[in-house]
Amino acid sequence: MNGQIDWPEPIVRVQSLSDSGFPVIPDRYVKPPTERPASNSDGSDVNIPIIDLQGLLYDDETIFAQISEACREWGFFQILNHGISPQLLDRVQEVWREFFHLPVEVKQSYANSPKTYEGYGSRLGVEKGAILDWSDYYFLHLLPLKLKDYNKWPALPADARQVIDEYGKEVLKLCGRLMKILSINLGLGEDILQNAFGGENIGACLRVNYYPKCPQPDLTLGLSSHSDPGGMTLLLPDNQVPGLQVRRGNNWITVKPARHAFIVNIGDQIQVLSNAIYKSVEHRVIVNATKERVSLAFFYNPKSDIPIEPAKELVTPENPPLYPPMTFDEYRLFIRMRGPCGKSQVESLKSPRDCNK
Ligand SMILES: O=C(O)CCC(=O)C(=O)O
Repeated sequence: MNGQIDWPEPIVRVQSLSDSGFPVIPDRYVKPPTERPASNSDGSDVNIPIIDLQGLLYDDETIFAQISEACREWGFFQILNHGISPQLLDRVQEVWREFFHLPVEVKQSYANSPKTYEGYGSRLGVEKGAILDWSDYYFLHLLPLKLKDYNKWPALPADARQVIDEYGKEVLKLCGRLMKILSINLGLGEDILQNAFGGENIGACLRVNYYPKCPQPDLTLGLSSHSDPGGMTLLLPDNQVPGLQVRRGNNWITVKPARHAFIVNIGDQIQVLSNAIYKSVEHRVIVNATKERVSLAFFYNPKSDIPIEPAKELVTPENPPLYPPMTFDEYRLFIRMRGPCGKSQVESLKSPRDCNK
């Protein structure tokens, strides 16, 4: 939550701009030249690591090592054979596609405000006059239960709430499994990371991104560069249309999604807890002139009011704590006010001298 109660300007649905068929995008969506998609996009075949979890049943060691390397070297990886049924993944994607194609009046009844961001939205951040991203979205809470409110979820299509609920429960279980693996890989007991997140009292929310077709995709972005403020993200990308780009040094790598895989990425809170052994990595989304794109980002977050700081087991005289304790509530105010801003927030926290006080 934050103090802002309304958007600084009237909201324009990006979908309505796209549907208007106008061949030029409004100036508000035109990015400065250095942020446009062509800048440093890597057109090669390089992809983020793809890890098959099937073998977890009989060969933990190899898979744990693959995940460890992916977390240290990339901050991003895809997982296959994760245990969630392909039918559920297809249906939840379809539910959201159907939702975004409902008449505008239906969607408007879920219009969100910057107070909680829940519902149907078209901008992140409340800076007046800001350059905006070419996307609409829907944001909802799954955990803690006191924030889960079906009335704030779409009632259409008819099975939406039931499918989103089932999907949420499955992804939650999968996140729990991954947290144990990350914890062990960091040399901690299997529950240490989860306990630092608040045990069972974690937060979980879903942002579904809708990127309409764009008449000038070279001038804008679907989502500006950012790292995820929370713990860990499981992204179900569009299985037809690539769009996610991950920063690798000075280049942007376009992720080639594997069918029915999830894309996992480390968020800022795990960077803090691991004392930067694992780092959150900047990513952004490019848009397309001929195809719309839908992606589901599931954010697995710490309990929002407990201090998050480097795990004491990872702090030594040689590796002093890089970050001061901060609750996730305090931390996420930044992105909620300023919108996506690369890695500026987590970097700004780094101050070993202050942390040692
Ligand atoms: O749409 C995507 O591929 C990425 C979405 C994303 O980064 C986000 O929702 O934070």
